[in-house]
Amino acid sequence: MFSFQSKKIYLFMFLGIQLVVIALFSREAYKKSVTYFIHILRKDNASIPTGRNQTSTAVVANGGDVYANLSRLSKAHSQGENLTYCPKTSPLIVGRINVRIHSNFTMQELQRKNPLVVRGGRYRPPDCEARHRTAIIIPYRDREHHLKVLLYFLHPFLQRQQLNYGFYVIHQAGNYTYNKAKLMNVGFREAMKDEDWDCLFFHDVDLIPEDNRNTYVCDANPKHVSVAIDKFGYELPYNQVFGGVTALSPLHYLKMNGFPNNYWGWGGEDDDIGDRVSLAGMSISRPSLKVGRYKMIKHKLDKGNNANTKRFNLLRKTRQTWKQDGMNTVESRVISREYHPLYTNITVDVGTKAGLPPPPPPPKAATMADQIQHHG
Ligand code: UD2
Ligand code: MN
Repeated sequence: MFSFQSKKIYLFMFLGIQLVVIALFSREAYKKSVTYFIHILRKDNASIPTGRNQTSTAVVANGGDVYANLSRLSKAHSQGENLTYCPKTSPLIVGRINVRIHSNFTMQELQRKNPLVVRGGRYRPPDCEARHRTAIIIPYRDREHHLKVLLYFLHPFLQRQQLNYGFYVIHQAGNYTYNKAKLMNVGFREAMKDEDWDCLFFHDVDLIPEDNRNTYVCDANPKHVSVAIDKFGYELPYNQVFGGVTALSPLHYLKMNGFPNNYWGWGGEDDDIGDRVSLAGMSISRPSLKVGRYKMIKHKLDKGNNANTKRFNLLRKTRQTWKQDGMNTVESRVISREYHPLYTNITVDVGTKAGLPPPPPPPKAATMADQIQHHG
């Protein structure tokens, strides 16, 4: 039998072992929670730019709301005429953005969310002089829902990057076969009439950027920007791809004689443009797969944009044709230029394969003889 004394010793030993086990477990849990928090902090830091003038607390965690803290911008004081340059890296840039495709808001509500965007979809930072002037050129026809979603995400996305920017929707008039590349030539010409843009972003209406570190500025070479799209498993589908979102300076654009005018219908024009880049002695630059991420809004092939069966033949000839067909030969007629609150809409007749139809006769003006008769 155990004595009372030895029972006490065993009891203490038992309690001691229990205490040690509890301490070990809680240390493990403690360690886990510490590493968890360090991990969170690290992730957040990754989305904080390392600019010198970094002052902001606007950084949101990965997958944040692109509008988070943006209303502070509208309260920023303008320093009048003598603004100093914005920092090299905007302190407002956040990392990943939570892109949930929806359009259950009115355009008025969207305007209220972007109070500093002025007529025609123009913006400049209120408190510093932008280092970059970027025009967004969107080829368009009958994709109202997509345009609404793009405006919702892209406006705050660009404001965070402290850009001087303008938003152009280039709308193909009529129902004739679609011609995306020709619309881009028109977009380039029309946008350059407004401002000395130093970069043009040619942007499919259905691509929504998912990472704010993907800065909408030009590189030394033409840039293919939409490198990682959800539709293609966030991988580059093939090496020479140059569709979706691309960024060119006016000099790049003119050096390659713009884009081809003779691709009617879906496909091929993007590869032609890619070829033009190298034929003009330039190369394609790209952001990383981590940053050049996009969601494509789901859609079917549009009416009036059937696959272009001639595209393979055309592509074989780019080397011979690029200097004769492009920006130097674009024929089109601008039907209207409307300055909406969040974008400039340019409706344009790009004609058909047969060329541009003759202009409608001008309204009959009264001749001098008519007037004399009238007064006489
Ligand atoms: C791919 C390319 C696109 C283009 C196209 C072939 C990517 C990511 N995208 O997109 O840049 O080269 O193939 O032509 O590689 N659009 C309208 N209304 C229409 C038809 C087209 O607004 O009726 C515009 C709109 O901006 C759209 C773009 O043209 O995003 C491209 O057309 P798409 O979305 O039908 O072609 P997709 O997704 O195959
Ligand atoms: Mn698309």
